[in-house]
Amino acid sequence: MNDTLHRQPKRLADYQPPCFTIRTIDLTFELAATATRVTSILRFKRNMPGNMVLDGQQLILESITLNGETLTAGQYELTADSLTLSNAPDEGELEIVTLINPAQNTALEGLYLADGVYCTQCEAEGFRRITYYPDRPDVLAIFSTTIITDNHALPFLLSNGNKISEQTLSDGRRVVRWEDPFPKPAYLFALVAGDFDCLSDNFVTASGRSVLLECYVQKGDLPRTEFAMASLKRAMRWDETRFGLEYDLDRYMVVAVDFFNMGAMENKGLNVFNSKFVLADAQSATDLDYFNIESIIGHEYFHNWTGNRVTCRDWFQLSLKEGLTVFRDQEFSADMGSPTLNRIDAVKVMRTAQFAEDASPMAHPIRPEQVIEMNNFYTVTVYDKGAEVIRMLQTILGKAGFSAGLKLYLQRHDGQAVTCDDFVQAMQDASGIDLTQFRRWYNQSGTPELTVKQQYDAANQQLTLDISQFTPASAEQAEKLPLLIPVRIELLYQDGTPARAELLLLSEQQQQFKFDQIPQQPLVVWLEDFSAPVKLHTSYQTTDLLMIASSASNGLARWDAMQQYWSLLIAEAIKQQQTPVLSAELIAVFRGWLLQPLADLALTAELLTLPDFDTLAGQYHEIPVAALLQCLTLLQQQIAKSLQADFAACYQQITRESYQYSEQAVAKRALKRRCLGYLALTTEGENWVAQHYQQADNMTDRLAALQSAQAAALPSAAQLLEQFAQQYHANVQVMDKYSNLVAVTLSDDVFSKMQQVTERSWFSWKNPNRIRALYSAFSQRNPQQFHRADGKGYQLLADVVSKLDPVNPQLAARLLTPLLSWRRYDKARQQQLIAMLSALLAQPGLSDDVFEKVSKSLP
Ligand code: 0A1
Ligand code: ZN
Repeated sequence: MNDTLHRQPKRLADYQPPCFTIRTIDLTFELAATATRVTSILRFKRNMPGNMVLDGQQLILESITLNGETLTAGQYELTADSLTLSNAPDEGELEIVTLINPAQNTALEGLYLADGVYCTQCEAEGFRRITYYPDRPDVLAIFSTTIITDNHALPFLLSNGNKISEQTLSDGRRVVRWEDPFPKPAYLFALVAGDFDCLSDNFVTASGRSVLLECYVQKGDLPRTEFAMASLKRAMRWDETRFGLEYDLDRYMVVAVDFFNMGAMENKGLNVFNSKFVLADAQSATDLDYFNIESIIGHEYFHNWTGNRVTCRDWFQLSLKEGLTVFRDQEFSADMGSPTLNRIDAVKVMRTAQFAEDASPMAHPIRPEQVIEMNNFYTVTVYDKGAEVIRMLQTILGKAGFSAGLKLYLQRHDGQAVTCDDFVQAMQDASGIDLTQFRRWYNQSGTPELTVKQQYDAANQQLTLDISQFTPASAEQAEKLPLLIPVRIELLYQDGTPARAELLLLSEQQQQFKFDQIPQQPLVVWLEDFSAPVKLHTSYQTTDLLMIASSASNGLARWDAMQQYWSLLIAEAIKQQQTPVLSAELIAVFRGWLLQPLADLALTAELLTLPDFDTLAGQYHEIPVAALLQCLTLLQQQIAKSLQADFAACYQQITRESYQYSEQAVAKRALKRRCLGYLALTTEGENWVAQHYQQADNMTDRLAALQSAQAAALPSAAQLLEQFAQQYHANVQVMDKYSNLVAVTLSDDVFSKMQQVTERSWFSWKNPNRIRALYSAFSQRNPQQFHRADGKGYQLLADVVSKLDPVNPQLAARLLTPLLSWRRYDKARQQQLIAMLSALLAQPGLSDDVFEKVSKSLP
C-alpha cells in the first residue's frame, strides 16, 4: 500500500455541503457480544445533486432496502469506508442492517463491550463503526433508538432523550425504546447497556421545569457519586445565572465507565464519563480529583448549549464548541473556587503543553486546515488555546458585551451546524466592534512573542511604552501576520503601590502607547492575568520581579513574576555555566510569605513553587536538558536548606482538620504540602514524610507524603509505596495513583519497577486509564529518566506505542506526542528519536493516527 496516496488529508478548503440530509433515523440494536445486529431506518431528502455516500467502517452489511425494495450487489458500491448509492431518489426511506463486533472493539470507538458494559463513543467519527450513515456533524437528524437483549446481566438499557417504552417480549427478551426530540449529528448518539447503581436527583430549572438527574456507576460506588451529582446541580444553576441558559430535556443522565479514551463525552442527555471523573470520596480521591470532577461535569453539561444545540459544521471547526466550552468551564470553576488558582492552572497548561505543541511538528491553528485522523486534533491548541481566544474576546468586548454576543450566537444558530466565523460574526454584530483582524487567531498557528520596552520622561511626567509582536514560523505555516492582542497592564509606583491599570490593544507589528500625568517612574506589570496566549520578552531585573511578586494587585501577575524570576535566574546561570545562587532578597521574600502567609494560602503555595521542567524548557530552542534539571534540583535543595525552620514553622502553624472539600481547606492542604515538599529535602526529610503519611486521614495528604518521598528520593519511599499498594490494591483508581508514583521514581530502578506494575493483577493493556497512569506520568513527570542521555526513556515509550497501536490507535497516538519534538534536543538525542520514529513508521499496518503524527515529525 502506498501510504502517501492512501492517507490523503482532508482539507477545510474542500468543504462541500451534504448531498442528502437525514430527517429521522430509527435504530434497533439486538445486543450480542460478538455479533450485534443494527437495523437503521433513514428518511432522507436530497439537498444537492450528487451521489448518496454513507460512511461505514468495520461493518458487515446484511441487507439494504430502498423504499421497500431490497438492493442487490450491483445497485450500490461498497468500499472499506463507504457505501454509495448513485441513483438514489430525491426522497425516500432506506433500511440498512449491519453486524458489528463490540467484544473485539479494543479501540473504544463505535460500540464496544468492556467490563460487561456495552458503551458507545461516536465523536468524532465513531458512528460509522455502528452503521452506514453520513457521519458528519452537519447532518442533523431526529434519532429514536430501540435496544433489545436477552441478557439479564444488562438491566439498564440507555440511550439519548426520553424513555418511551419498556417491555418484555414473549420470548423473554427485553425491549426499551428512546426518542430524542432534538435533531443532532451522529457524533452525539449514545447507547449504554449494563448493570449499575443509580443515584437519582431532581433539578428545577429557572422557569420551573423539573429535570430528572441520574448518575449510573459501578455497583457499590453510590457513596462516591454524591459529589458529581452536587457538581452537576451547581453547573446547571450557574449556566442559568451567568448566561441565562436552561436545560432542555426532562432527563439528564451520566454514566461512569472505566474503559474510556478521553475524559468524558457530551452525548445528548446521556453523558458518558471516564469513572475517574465521577467517583470521589476523601479516602480515594485527592483535592485535584474533586476539582477535575466539578470542572468536567460542568464542561459536559455546558456542551448542551455550546456544542449540542449549536454544533460544528465540520470537524475543522472543533474549537467552536471546545474552546468555548473550556472557557465556560473555566469561568464556572473560577466562580466555584479561587479565580487566581484557576487562572494559574490554565496558564500552566498553556506554557507547558500548548506552547510545546506550537513549537512541534504537530503545530496547528485553533481551526486546523488539514487533517488525516480527526482524533489527533483533540489537542491543547484546539481546547486550551481555543479557550484563551474566547477569553480575549471577553476582554476586548467586556463581560456584558461578550454575554450579549453569546446570546445572539445561540439565538441565531440554535439547531444549526455552524463555523467559527459565524461565532465571531455574532460577537461583532452584538458589540459593534470590528473583529476582522481578530479572526486571524483562528487560522494562524504558533506562539506570538511580544517584546516590550518602557521609557519615562520625568520632565513631562510621561510614560512611553513600546510593544512589538512577532510570531515565529511554525512547522506547517511560514508566513505570519500581526494579530490583535489585548495587553493588560498595571503600573506600580516604586514602593509597590498601584498607580493605574490599562487595557492596550496591540494591532500593529510595532506600536507605541503614551501615558501622561505619571508622577514617577513606574514599574509596569505586563500581560496582567495572562491577557493573551503569548510569550513575553521584557528587560526586568530580578529585583523588579520580586517587587511585582510582592505587590501586584492581580494574583496571577504575582505568581507569574515569580515564574519569570526563576526562568531568568536559571537562564543566566546556564549562560554563565555557573550554578544558580539564591539571593538574600529572595530568601527574605520567601520567609515573609512563610511566616505571614497571604490571605490566599493557595496562592502562597504557588508563589513558593518553582516552574517545572517543561515550562522552563519552553524558553529554549535547543533544550539544555541536563543543565535545567541540575539547576532545578540545586535550587530546590538550597531553598529547603536556607528556609528549613521557616517551612517547619509554616507547616506547624496550619492546623489539621478532618477532611472537607472547600476552598479554604484545599488551600491549607496545598500550602502544607508545599512546605512538606521542601522539608522532605532536608536531613529530617524521612521524619517529616513518615509523620505526614501516618497522620493523613485522606488521600490528598497521603499522596502528598508519597510524592514528597519520591521527589526527594528518600530511602523509605519504596517501602511506603508498597504499604500503600497493599492497602489499596482493591481500588483500581487508587492503584492508578500508585502507578503515577512508580513512574516518577528518580533512580534507574524506574524501568524494572514500571515493568512490575504491568504484571500486577489489576493492570490491563486494554484499559487506557491503567496505561496512561503509568506511561504518561513517566513521559510528562519524570524528565530525569524520560530524557536520559542513553535513550532508554524514549525507547520505553516508543515500545509501548508500537505495542498499543494495533489495540487502541487513538491512545497510542496520544502517548507518542513527547517523542515528536526531537528537533528541540541535542544531536545525540535527535538521532535516537529519529531512529525510533522511523522504526514506528515502518511498522506494518500502522494506524492513521500514529502515521499522521510520525510522518509529520520525520524530516
Ligand atoms: N467532546 C468531548 C471529548 C471527546 C472527544 C473525543 C472522544 O473520542 C474520540 C471522546 C471525548 C469533550 O470535549 O469533553
Ligand atoms: Zn468538550
